[in-house]
Amino acid sequence: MARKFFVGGNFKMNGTIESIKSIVKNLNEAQIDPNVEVVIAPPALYLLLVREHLSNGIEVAAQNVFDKPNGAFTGEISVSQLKDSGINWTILGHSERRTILNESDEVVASKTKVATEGGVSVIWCCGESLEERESGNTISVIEKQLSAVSAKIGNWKNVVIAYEPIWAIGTGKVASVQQAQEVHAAIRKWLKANVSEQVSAETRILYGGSVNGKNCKELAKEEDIDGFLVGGASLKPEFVDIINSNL
Ligand code: G2H
Repeated sequence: MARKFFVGGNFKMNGTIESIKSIVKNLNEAQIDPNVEVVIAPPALYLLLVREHLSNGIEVAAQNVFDKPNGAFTGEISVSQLKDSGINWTILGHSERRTILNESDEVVASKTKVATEGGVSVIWCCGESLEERESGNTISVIEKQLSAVSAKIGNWKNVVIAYEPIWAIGTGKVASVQQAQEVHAAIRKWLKANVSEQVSAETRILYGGSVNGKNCKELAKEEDIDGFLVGGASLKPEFVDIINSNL
């Protein structure tokens, strides 16, 4: 089964009402390849604004969600609140949350379980640090992250995996096509051995880390790269070139 190309835009903690409205206007007016699924993730405060103004078949994602249904959890947002607001996607396990907000593999796995069971699809992120890559531990780090999430979730249908080497995030250092393809193939192999052949064949694996309008086309050609999770460049007009990189 062919995997539909997927491009996510992670705005991180960037934007204002004005700048986000302008990004949405550009996307609404853009010629977008109909064979690509596009999801953009503005800061939580702007989710409804984006939901209200966005057309062109583009979906909206949160950048995080909590794993409790409701209650005294100051500062958090629940899966049912996302659903109530028409937000059907969330990013989870981004390395900035893993490292700066101390989210462990288990916390990320628990959130992924609660989100998918509550009907919110997940862009689940994994990736190694520079130190882990240089010590030859890239694959084992990612397999550990995969094991934690796989132990919690029964259904991978609503999960898209984003491989984001931490050393390539926001640094301008993109992984080489070969480095990215190698890890993507290893993730697919792990899914086949540890989940199922079907999940391995059907799950989209995105690359993230300094993707831009110039490097996207080469990466998109690789067999196991099914799209991108884009940070900085998703705030710029070149995001449309990245969305259309598989044309
Ligand atoms: C990786 C990526 C988006 P950037 O974090 O998730 O950001 O493209 O800015 O490296």
